Amino acid sequence: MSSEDHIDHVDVLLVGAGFGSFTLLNKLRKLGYSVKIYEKGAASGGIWYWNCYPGARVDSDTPIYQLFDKELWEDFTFKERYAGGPELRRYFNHIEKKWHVSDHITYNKHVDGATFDETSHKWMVECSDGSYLSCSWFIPCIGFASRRYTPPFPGLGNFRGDIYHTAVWPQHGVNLKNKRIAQIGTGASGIQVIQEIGDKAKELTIFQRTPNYCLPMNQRLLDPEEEERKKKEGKYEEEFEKTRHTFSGFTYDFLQKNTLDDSPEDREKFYHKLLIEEAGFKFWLGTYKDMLFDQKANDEAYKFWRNSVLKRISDPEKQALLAPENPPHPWGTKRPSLEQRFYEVVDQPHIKIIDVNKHPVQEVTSTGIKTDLGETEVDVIILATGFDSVTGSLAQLNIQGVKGGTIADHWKDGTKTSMGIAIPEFPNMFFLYGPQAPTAFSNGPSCTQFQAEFLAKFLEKVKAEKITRVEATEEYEADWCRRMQEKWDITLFPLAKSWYQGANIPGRKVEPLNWAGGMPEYVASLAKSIENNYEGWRIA
Ligand code: N01
Repeated sequence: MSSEDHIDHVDVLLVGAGFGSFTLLNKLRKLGYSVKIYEKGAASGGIWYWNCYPGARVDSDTPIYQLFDKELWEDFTFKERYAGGPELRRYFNHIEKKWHVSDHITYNKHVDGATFDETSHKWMVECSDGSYLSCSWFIPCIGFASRRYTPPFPGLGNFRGDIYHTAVWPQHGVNLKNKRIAQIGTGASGIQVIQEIGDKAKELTIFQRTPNYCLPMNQRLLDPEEEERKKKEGKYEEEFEKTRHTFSGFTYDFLQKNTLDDSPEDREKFYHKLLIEEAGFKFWLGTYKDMLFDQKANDEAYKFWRNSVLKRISDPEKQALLAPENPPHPWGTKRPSLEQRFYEVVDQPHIKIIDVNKHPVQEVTSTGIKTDLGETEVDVIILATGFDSVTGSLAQLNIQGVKGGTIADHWKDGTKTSMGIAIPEFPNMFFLYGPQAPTAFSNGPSCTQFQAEFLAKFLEKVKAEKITRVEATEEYEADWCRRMQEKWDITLFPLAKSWYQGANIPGRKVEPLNWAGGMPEYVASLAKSIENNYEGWRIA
């Protein structure tokens, strides 16, 4: 950049065109801020743009998986209880049209880094095309899964067939019919791909490290007339309101009862209602309040879940791999997936499961994958191996703090944020749906909605008071980290080798990455910082 170059300025730059930035965009422009969104993809949708693998579908149910603004939901009705990827992309088109956001968004614009100028109190943002933009407030809304993870399997580059990672699936789709396929990974993405392609594949070999304790989705088509009636009767608003008061921003919450308070017969009935009749995440987030805290309570849940799954698999080897007698981690301490026919699909003879704990991948050859069982020859390898989750999104950017060093440097001894929304040394920068917030423990749109509401109030106050520099304090950051750990340590979550605590990336520090204290307490903590006149912030 030369001194003569003209640099455009905007009040707020949002990075990423997903739920977070769209929620904020409308609120901030109503406050009179000029706002731009830079999106590295060719269209909006965030995670739904990139992760367009077969079977991609959200695990939150209608109506709470959308922006809570009436202007948007009054004339868009989802077709299914759990919306699929293509419908979610149509929904993002609807937002764009309804809110006339195209003037604000630049696509194919990849933010590389940013530097704060202490004289002007502005960020200078640099993009990979060599362009710059100056902004007063810099807000990455890039979620917790924008840095994919590929394990370093030896020989991966030698494979002569096709390799696809679920997180960068080709936008034009892939024909997998009658192909011999190897899939590594059985997280949320992996389960969805398997149940979608399993029937079509000639052979499918699943390389599984940890079984996914899947829950039935009970997917159904929604009746458009009934949805319209619900909207008129105020039911949508009621549902959105409920999400403010529940632990994870869904419409239901933990029962105010412990597992062993019920007789075995009553417990069976209750479990049956949650798991089989109501389905979805209720068996996880709408169950007895001690399930995620007490091992004995957890064992009861696992036993019931296991029995329900065993009935759906005929092959004893697959039974042992998918629902083992001795669970590798307590129930619900890794994210369960919602499935549709998953267990029936994998029970078919042309689908094999290799346990990579016993038979690790030795090498990827030009024609397949080698373990001590021999080589599995395939045409296609699917990597459903997840993300450098939660912190990887922000840490990959070259955002320079005012004392020198990037966010990755700031986190070299462990993740540190103030209330999961800001970081000391990075003034005038906030982030949504990232580390140390309810993020992966919540319904995404609830989390971004409440964070955006806080930021809108905060920036309204800041504007009215002509404040130009805001920085989270180190004291508040230390206090937040202490509270994060306190909430985490009383749960069973530390017992799972999960990405919730960074344990999926070899060598990464294992630590709580998501706020385990529940949505209401999180939102109250944000609100307190405004009510107490910038408590936790240094202002100028
Ligand atoms: O990623 P994951 P994901 N050798 O990290 C395995 C959201 N999301 O893309 O469990 C062999 O969960 C790894 O094994 P293990 C959602 O929040 C939502 O599936 O670590 N295997 C695991 O099985 C979700 O939870 C939706 O032992 C290896 C898999 O790869 C989150 O994103 C859809 C391995 C990775 O699973 C992430 O989901 C999609 C190795 N070296 C995503 N390394 C919906 O709402 C990793 N694995 C539906």
